[in-house]
Amino acid sequence: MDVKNNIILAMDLMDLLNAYEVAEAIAEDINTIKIGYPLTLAEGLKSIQIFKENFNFKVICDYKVADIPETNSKIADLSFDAGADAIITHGFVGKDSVEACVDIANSYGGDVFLLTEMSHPGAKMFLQPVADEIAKMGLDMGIKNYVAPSTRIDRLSDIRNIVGNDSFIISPGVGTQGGDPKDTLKYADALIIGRSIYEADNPKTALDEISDSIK
Ligand code: OMP
Repeated sequence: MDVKNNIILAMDLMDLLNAYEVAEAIAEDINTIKIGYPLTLAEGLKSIQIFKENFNFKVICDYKVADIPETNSKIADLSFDAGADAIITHGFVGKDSVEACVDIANSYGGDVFLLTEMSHPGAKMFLQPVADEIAKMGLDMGIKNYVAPSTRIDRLSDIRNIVGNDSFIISPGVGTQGGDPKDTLKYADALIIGRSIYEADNPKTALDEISDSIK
């Protein structure tokens, strides 16, 4: 995926008008946004097309898909049908569930991002011990895109070592959750950043500052 300036905006505002205003402010500087449950449940899947049509953004749907294969297929199908360019799926549910998302993505020419270890402290409880296995499963399955945490650089580095340099890693947790943009980009291909940008008084200035810090 070609992510402009290596920054993906996590658009977790829950009001489409606010989200639109933020998008307008930074549309020249980025080309990829991620939307998840907050905006989708508040405003619907139509949000995807609004960002695509008005700003030509690529849209990653972060529904952290984590169900049985049949249900995963339905979620993936609804997302791609609504215009998603990629979806994020959990890996802990196992190969068959992930494969269901990959199959639907392939039928639309879309991408799947496999979530390995998450960025929040609670991820250490259950997810961290299996995250390397999830990454290995993804590699075995031929998956090219991964999500791994910026909040634990050692773990991000471990996951990079497993999936190799041919894989594409996007990394959340930069800014508000404590991750450092420059350190993260030593191992990740792009940063996922939400609140540090969309909650800033001036999202464009906030984005510019981050962009400058990683040049
Ligand atoms: P901020 O913490 O506001 O920058 O937002 C981070 C974004 O990344 C949110 O949309 C989270 O849902 C998402 N995220 C994580 O924070 N941690 C993860 O481990 C995985 C994700 C994700 O899959 O995008």
